[in-house]
Amino acid sequence: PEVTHLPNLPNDVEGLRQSIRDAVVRVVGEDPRQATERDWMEALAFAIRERMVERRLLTRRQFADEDVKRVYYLSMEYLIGRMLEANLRNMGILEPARQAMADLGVNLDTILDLEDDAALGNGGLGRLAACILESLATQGYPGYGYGIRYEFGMFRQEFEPYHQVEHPDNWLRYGNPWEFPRSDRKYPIHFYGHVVEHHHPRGETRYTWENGEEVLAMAYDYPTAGYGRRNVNNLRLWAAKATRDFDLRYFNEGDYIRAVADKAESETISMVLYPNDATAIGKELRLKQEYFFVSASLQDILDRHLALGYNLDALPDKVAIQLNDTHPAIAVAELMRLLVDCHELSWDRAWDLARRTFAYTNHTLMPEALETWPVELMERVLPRHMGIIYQINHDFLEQVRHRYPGDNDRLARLSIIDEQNGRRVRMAHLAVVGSHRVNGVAALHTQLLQETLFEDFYNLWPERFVNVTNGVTPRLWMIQANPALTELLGQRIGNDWQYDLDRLRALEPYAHDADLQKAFLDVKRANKVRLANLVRERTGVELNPDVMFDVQIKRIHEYKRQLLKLLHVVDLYRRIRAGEDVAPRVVLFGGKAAPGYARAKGIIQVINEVADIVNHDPAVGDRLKCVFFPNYEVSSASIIIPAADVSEQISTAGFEASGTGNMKLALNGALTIGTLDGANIEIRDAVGEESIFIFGMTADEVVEHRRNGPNPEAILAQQPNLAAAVEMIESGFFTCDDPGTHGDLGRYLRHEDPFFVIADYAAYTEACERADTLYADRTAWAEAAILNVARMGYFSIDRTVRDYANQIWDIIPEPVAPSR
Ligand code: 26Q
Repeated sequence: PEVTHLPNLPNDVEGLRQSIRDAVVRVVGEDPRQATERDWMEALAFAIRERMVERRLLTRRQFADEDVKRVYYLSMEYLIGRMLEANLRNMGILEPARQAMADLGVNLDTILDLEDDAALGNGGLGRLAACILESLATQGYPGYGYGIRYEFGMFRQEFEPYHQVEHPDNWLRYGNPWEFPRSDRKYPIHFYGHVVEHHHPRGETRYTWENGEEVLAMAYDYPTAGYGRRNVNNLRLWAAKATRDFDLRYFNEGDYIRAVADKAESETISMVLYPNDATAIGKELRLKQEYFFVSASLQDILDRHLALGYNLDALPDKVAIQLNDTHPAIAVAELMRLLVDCHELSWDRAWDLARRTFAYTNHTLMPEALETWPVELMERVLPRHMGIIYQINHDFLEQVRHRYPGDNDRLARLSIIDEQNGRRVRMAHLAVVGSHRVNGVAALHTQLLQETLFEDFYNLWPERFVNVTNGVTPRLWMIQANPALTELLGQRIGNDWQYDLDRLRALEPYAHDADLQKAFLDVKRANKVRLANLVRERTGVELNPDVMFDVQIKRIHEYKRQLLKLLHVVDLYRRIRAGEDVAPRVVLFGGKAAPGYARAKGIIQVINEVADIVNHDPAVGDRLKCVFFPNYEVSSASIIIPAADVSEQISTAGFEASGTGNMKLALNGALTIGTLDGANIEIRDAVGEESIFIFGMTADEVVEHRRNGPNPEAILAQQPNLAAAVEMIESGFFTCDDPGTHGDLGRYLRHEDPFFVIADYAAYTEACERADTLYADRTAWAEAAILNVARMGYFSIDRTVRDYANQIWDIIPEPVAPSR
């Protein structure tokens, strides 16, 4: 009993204070008399982490005792943000820790601000993964994340002075108190080499993969605490370590320097996150990253399954594996390799187990974002997997032939191998064939998947396709980001909504209560002051908190149409200069462009140039301000979102799979100006027409419009305001030193306009004016915004996770009992 005893650390102020003071000495190695703020931050983090690991072990024991089924979430990205405040809150020790730190003479808020974001993701997909892990723990589900411990996360964005420059994100430079390195959890990962066939008389042929290179994947564990529960789950991130082979090599080859360089080279696999979010890249290193973390994760999952005493035949009963987009789709082939080559199962048995274990989430319809790998590259890097994929495809196409005899076109469309474009492996096809469920992330997106990208698969296996609309965690996106609104909600309707967001509906009857409206507007104004302070600090621009804050924060992409908002800004600016009376607004953009995406970078540059002119024009004053918030990340999102009056969700209909920023903003009381795209449609259904400004072409109309041969020039000829805005940009008005810089942008809008900015412009400005009119009526606005908040409960990530648990994973919550 002595040996299996777990410590039971105290969570009161006194106990915490002692742990923190001890940690300064024992862990940080500093004299408390001389400790810096960063030393105290580290000490606090260590005091929390020892409490987290304790609950993590309790959770793990209970899961083992109860023989639970587990879900493993495989994702190349986790956009976590800062961990200190979230861990304190979810562990239920935020307030005692604040007091303990105060007793030690340290202000907690100052400390919280020192932490770097963990930005191991690009945007929506990575942030969704982080929200899902937090919700799994909060609801007590046995759910684990697997990913890559990138040394460098999403780049830091600076403007010099208008265009984006990328700086490396060295987030681990001070060490990381949240991770537990597991030097005992290492798995070998192979690349290159060749496959040897072993023919057995009267038996299946066996294969061995020989003479490749090997690198080790080493585990780093990040405990993930649930809110209001004792459950603590685990996120396991893999880092590449060279094997001993590299040490031996220089003895053999005698080239010491070269051998050490090779060793370092092999560890580059986990060095950096690819900062692309909407275009697949055919880089060998990316393929190696994908296989590296997939192979390590699957080896680990099978090890645990067997160590718990389960049979491989029980895999789908005890394990569900979710593929976050196709980035980990090579898992389908890797599990087959492990089961067939390493555990010697028959092909058919292995295939049945794999299919019942995997499920796949699609996050995009855009052709340029779909991953396909040249057969020749896959053959060279992962020769055994290429063979397995051929076998899977052969069996699959056999089935299709049987179902649709003679239909060779259909065969070519369905095949995992694309034979048209120089032979490529279609990872989405591999994922669909290898999964028992495929889901889209919003109702429209799932419908479009069934009608377009996966039409043939849907006809073949309609039961495989389900929708799971995205959600966001209210712990981060309301409780942490918006303490003032959280407090107000608590006073009015209690705190049940924190665990069951549908309970926000209790606010509805008070939407026209004058006291609540006033309190709500006061909260919003205070949040706007908080943002204005941050904007002044970061950009020097002064914002008036009594003006509408109109916010577009998301990755920069043509389809998200930041240019549509910018044209409106330029239009307003011209009209103000012409003496017209326009409703005042602050327009705030935030977001990063992929470093190789020239058009997106051009959009950032022109926004910054316009902002510079507008903000310094004395004729404009407070009637118009335009800010590009630099280095938009999770921690700045939590300041910007609570301060927004208006949320811009203006993608070309049919292109945004779901959006999740739309949900965060609406939950915080911003009213949406949006197209009928992604989850905007479901948001409209939930909040009602009076709390949202819908405009523009529908997805069907976009298709129709494209078929009719769009003619932006003809539209421009009809709309003098829009034409004037385009002319102002292309004439070089905003680029004083180098007129003509934006001639290219002008040509692009006039002759290409691939995402129909011009075609939707009139409808867009009309929607903005509807928003202006409502905003001018403070009572009416407050009522609409309160109703908006009250009706957003459906978009809780807890509902999303329950949908996955019930429709896909077949797992049940396993809350850890509060007393042991
Ligand atoms: C692929 C291959 C090579 C390199 C990079 C990539 C890559 C990486 C990230 C491709 C795409 C992504 C990210 C996609 C993404 O964030 N999609 C968003 O997912 C959200 C969550 O479901 C949705 O709300 C958004 O609508 C969708 O754009």
